[in-house]
Amino acid sequence: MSKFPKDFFWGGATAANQCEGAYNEDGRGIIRNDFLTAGSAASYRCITFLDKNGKLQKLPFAAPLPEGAKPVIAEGEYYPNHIGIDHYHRYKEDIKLFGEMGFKMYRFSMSWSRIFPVGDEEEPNQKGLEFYRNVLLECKKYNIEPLVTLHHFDTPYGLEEKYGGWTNRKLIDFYCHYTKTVMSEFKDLAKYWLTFNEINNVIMIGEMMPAFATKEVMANAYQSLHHQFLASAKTVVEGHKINPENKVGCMIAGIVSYPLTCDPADVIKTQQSMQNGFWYCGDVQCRGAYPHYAKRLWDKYEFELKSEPGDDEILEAGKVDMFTFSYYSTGCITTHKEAEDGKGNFQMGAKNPYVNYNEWGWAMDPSGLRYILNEIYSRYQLPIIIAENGLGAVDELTEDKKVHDDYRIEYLREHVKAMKDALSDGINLIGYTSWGCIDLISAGTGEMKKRYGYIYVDRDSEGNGTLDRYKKDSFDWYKKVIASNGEDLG
Ligand code: BGP
Repeated sequence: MSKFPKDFFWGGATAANQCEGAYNEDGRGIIRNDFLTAGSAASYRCITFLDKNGKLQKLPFAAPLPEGAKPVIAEGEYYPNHIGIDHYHRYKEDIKLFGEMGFKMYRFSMSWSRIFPVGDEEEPNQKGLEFYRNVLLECKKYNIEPLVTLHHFDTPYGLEEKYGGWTNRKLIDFYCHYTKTVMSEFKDLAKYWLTFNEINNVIMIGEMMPAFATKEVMANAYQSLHHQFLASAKTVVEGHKINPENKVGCMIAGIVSYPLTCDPADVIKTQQSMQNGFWYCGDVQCRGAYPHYAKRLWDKYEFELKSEPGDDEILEAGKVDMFTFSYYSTGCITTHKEAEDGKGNFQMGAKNPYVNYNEWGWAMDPSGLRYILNEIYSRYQLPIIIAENGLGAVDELTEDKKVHDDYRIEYLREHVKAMKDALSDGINLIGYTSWGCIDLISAGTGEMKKRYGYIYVDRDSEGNGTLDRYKKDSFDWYKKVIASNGEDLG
């Protein structure tokens, strides 16, 4: 069996809006997630807003808001991202713990609205730059290579209010101004960058919540994506100018599906679902052009892409340097009615009888990781980083402040083994930053109890707790894995 390459980037990942907190400190501007309440496995997170008559209302986060609605932070509601895990004030302690585990890479996101609070300013907010400089310097102290996500579900809300968000082409320039600013500012401190976290989620939301997937919603999604593709491509080009050593990657949610049966209709349906959910974004960002099946996807919603002369050249010039993606679970697709529903990270479809499911109904399927790594590599031949992977689970802090998370170790161990298998298959995997290396707010449900970390944070889903940090058993396990470069899996 192959070994991990000598300079393999072992590490962990977080996102600003889920861990920093300090949502209104030091000039940070508001983002849509700041208006989101907490949900659960059974109930959606909601956005709170005043309707056109000034009445306070709530709707599931992905629902289009009615005309005249104005998102607000309502008194008496709990908004988990406002405090997050208070990483904004505790980043030194947190990065020190990452250093103690031996991290080679730390993936975190910069919050656009800390740098440009409304999003369309000329001059950056110095306080925001100062914070990320400090974070980067802290990484340097422990020889941790930063992997910076430039956008992780956090477009400044000002850009939605003033310009209508990503359906407006103007956002490309605002985004590029922001990315150029931070890439130039930190050119001596970071060289690995990701342009948009899970860029495909905007089209997945249509499939996840079909009730909201009207023609208009999906048309907006495809058009917004076009603008994000262009913004990403321009950032790749600019990133290479700023520092030729820069490596800029895409970040795509690993939507991996199997046909539930060998019925050819299931196979075709699965192929089409993978094209829509996964390959569509990868093909544009890695190959620099829309794939042959794009028109078929658009036709379903009678959508016609609005593009301008020169767009094709931009996409072609801004191909990414690496394929970066998240992987949690797999799903099954079928045309047969009787199948039972399965869930996952944007994963739809039928339940797979051959894999186990976590408490949130996500399939745990390490072999799926080996499978998709091979598929990705044979399609693009680019270096690959697994930017997210992990097990969301309920942990118990014992009286003596320990967390015995053997279930998490088991999940991670099997995925590390699958990575090794894929290395034996010959793929070029260069890094693994597991998700939520320190417990943080769940993006999907807003809960705190859905924990992924090696480090336990004392905070519950209602916002109680000291925010103190404790090492879980998986902390020591991962430390050994890293020290042995993936040989000692305990
Ligand atoms: C991905 C996001 C992350 C993260 C993760 C786990 O979609 O990029 O931000 O949160 O999924 O999902 P959840 O937090 O819903 O468990």
